[in-house]
Amino acid sequence: MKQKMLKGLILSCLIAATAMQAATWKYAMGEGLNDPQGLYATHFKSYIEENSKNKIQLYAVGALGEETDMMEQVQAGLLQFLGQSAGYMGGTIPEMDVFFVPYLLPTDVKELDTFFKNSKVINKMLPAIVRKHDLELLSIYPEGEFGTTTFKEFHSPADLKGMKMRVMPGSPLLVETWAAFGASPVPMTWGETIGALKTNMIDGEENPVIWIAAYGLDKLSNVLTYTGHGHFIGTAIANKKFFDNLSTKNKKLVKDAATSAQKYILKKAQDLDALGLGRIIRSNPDYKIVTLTAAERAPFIKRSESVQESFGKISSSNKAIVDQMKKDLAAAAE
Ligand code: 6CS
Repeated sequence: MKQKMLKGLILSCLIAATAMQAATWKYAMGEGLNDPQGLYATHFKSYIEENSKNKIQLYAVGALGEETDMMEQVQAGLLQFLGQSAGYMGGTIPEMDVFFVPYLLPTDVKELDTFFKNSKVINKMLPAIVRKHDLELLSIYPEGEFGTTTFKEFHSPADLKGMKMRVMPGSPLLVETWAAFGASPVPMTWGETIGALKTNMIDGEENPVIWIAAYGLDKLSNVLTYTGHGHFIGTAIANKKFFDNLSTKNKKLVKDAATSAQKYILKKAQDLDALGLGRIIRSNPDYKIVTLTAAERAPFIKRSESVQESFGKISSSNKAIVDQMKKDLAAAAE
């Protein structure tokens, strides 16, 4: 009898110990489950659940409010993980705006891929900076080259004069970029953008083509222009206190899940970019798609120099980031 009781006691302790180890973590994002951030999060969730007893609860955009609300929620520890568009982060973490220095990132996909895999800025410097904001940076990845959708064609800064160009609301650099390009930038959350296009409150916006196709932005414009000035950047971040308090085993699990999801999304985002463009061309054959020529890009590139300079002037940390970024990009170009 005693032996039976002992066995029962040991078994219940084991079950309790295992249950204590297993947790359910909340993961919100600024996109839907079929968009790049959702695909990254789903891959991350599968990795965690296949390699531990922990569970991930996913919240697609809108479930817990606008993308602008989520950063505070993850900093406060209400969420453990967040998929956040970098365009919503620069106001809180100025160094994160480096990705929006116009004409800094390459348009060549292979170079971009090599940069995101090996960059010291991405893998060392930004994680250290982000930790100062109660966050643990897990991944940064491109979601596709920016395509600019407008009602009227533009080929020069003069063509942009008076054009109200919507930009993501958390990036002072995006405002500066489109002002330097000659337009009138309008910071606005995604939730207001469709309505603003329908009521002509804005004349244009920029997004990767996978997003333009998914949310019908080609139907709310007459032309898509590739200026070559940059890429839409997605991130995965965790609450720092939550991450620091994880067991060594769970810390490694989270890092390995992020590495696996990053590898997956770097390739997947390239396929989605091609898919998005194909979908637009097929479903909207009369839609105009313009790629600015090198001669047409030249005045925009010239104007972007002042934006790059002002980014570096914000702080010595910003200067160090943009200087290292150029070294990392040169290494990726070799
Ligand atoms: O334009 C925006 O604000 C939205 N675009 C993308 C590609 N992801 C989420 C973001 O809120």
